[in-house]
Amino acid sequence: MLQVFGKASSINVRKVLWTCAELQIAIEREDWGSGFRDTHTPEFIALNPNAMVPVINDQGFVLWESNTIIRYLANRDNALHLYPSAPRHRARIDQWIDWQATDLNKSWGYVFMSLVRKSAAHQDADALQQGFHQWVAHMTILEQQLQKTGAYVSGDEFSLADIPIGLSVNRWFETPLAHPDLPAVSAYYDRLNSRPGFRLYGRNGTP
Ligand SMILES: N[C@@H](CCC(=O)N[C@@H](CS)C(=O)NCC(=O)O)C(=O)O
Repeated sequence: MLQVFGKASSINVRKVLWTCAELQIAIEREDWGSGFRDTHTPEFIALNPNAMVPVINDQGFVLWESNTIIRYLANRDNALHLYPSAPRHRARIDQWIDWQATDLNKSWGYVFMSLVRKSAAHQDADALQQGFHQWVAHMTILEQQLQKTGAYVSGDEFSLADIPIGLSVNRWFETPLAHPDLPAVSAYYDRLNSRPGFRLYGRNGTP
C-alpha cells in the first residue's frame, strides 16, 4: 500500500490525500511534522533531506515535494481525466500547479502566520498590510481566470491543478480578514464542494 508521511492538517499533505481520494488509491498515513513526530531525525531526513512533509513511499520509491507527488500519482495511474497528455492541455495545468507553489503560496505567508498561527514574529502592521495586498493581487489573478473558464482553473473540467489551487482557496476563506468580493472564486469554492475528496481534505476536514 502507498505510504504517506505527514500530518493531515498540512496543506501540502492534503494535496496528496485529496489526489489519492480522486484516484481511489488506498494509503497508509503516518503523522509527521510539527505537533507530531519530529521530521528532524536521521530516520526522516533519510527520506527527505528538507525535513518537510509530505513524503510518499510507493513500494520502495520514495518521493517528496507535494506537487511532484500528485503529478507522479496521476502519471502512475494514467489518470488522463485529471492530467491529460496533450502538450498544451498538460502545460496549462502545470502552469497553475507551478504558480500555486511559487507565487500564490508565497503571497500569503506573512498574513497566515500573523492571523492564523498568531506568530509573535509576524505582527508588524505594515508587513501585514503589504502581505494582504499581495495576497489579494494573486487572488484577483485567479478570479480573472475563473471568470474566463466559468468552471475550473484550467478550463471546463476539474483537473489536477484544482487540487493545489482549491486548497489555496480554502486557506483564503479560512483566514480571518476582510475578503474583497471575488464572485468567481466563491462560486469555484462551492463547485469544488461537490467532490468527496474536497469535502474530506479540502476544507480542513470540516465538510
Ligand atoms: N515545497 C514543499 C513544502 C512542504 C512544506 O512546507 N511542508 C510543511 C507543512 S505544510 C512542513 O513540513 N513543515 C514542517 C513541519 O511541519 O514540521 C512541498 O510542497 O511539499
